[in-house]
Amino acid sequence: MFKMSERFSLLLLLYLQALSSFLHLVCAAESGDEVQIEVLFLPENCTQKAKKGDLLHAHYDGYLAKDGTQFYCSRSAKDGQPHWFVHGVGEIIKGLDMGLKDMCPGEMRKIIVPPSLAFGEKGKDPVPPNATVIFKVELLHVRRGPRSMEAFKEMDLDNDLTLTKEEVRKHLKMEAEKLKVEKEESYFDDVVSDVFRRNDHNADGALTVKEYNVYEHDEL
Ligand SMILES: *[C@@H]1O[C@H](CO)[C@@H](O)[C@H](O)[C@H]1NC(C)=O
Ligand SMILES: *[C@@H]1O[C@H](CO)[C@@H](O)[C@H](O)[C@H]1NC(C)=O
Ligand SMILES: [Ca+2]
Ligand SMILES: [Ca+2]
Repeated sequence: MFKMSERFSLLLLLYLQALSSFLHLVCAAESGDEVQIEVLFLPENCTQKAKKGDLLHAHYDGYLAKDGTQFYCSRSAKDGQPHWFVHGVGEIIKGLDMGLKDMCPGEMRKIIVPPSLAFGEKGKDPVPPNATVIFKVELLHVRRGPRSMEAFKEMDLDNDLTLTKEEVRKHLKMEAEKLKVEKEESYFDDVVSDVFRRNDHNADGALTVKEYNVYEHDEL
């Protein structure tokens, strides 16, 4: 069980995260940099909405707003598989991430992203500078985020309220097996190193509840 003080810190953190997301949205809106969302298809059962930290599985296509040129298509890129990514932590283009908020599995959206929340003033080949881009997204699955308390407890095999690298690694491998994703051993090494680099603030090789729940990314 958690001490009250730990629970409180966690709540406080979550609150601060929510507040900073809110402030960010307000600022973005004021500078005219808003993401526009059009829902193209909404399933009848839309209860499982995407929240920050959830693992999303989606297909998406990217188009240039000015002439409709397609610059990305997950169905034809690489192996044509939909992508898995964590929602709301800066793993994907910011405006796209913002546009996925509260989306549910089966839903399809058109998300219009201004350059400042996409590829910016420089662009990124083949996207030209200052380009507004449009994404068409089909969300296939939403899985509970790796940052929930439940997930922490699941990973903490010896219940000592800290996560070792080994515990995190085991969990990642289990998740990958569940999702039938095949990855090299080195992939897990990299992810574990990354998780610890971002979160193990006192560098003692273990993550406390508090360390694990802090996002170091630029928040949405
Ligand atoms: C709606 O979807 C959720 C999550 O997938 C599921 O748990 C629930 O049973 C569904 N409800 C209905 C009415 O189908
Ligand atoms: C992109 O937009 C910025 C700010 O509006 C402007 O200063 C810059 O010249 C533009 N770049 C190009 C290549 O159009
Ligand atoms: Ca442990
Ligand atoms: Ca630590």
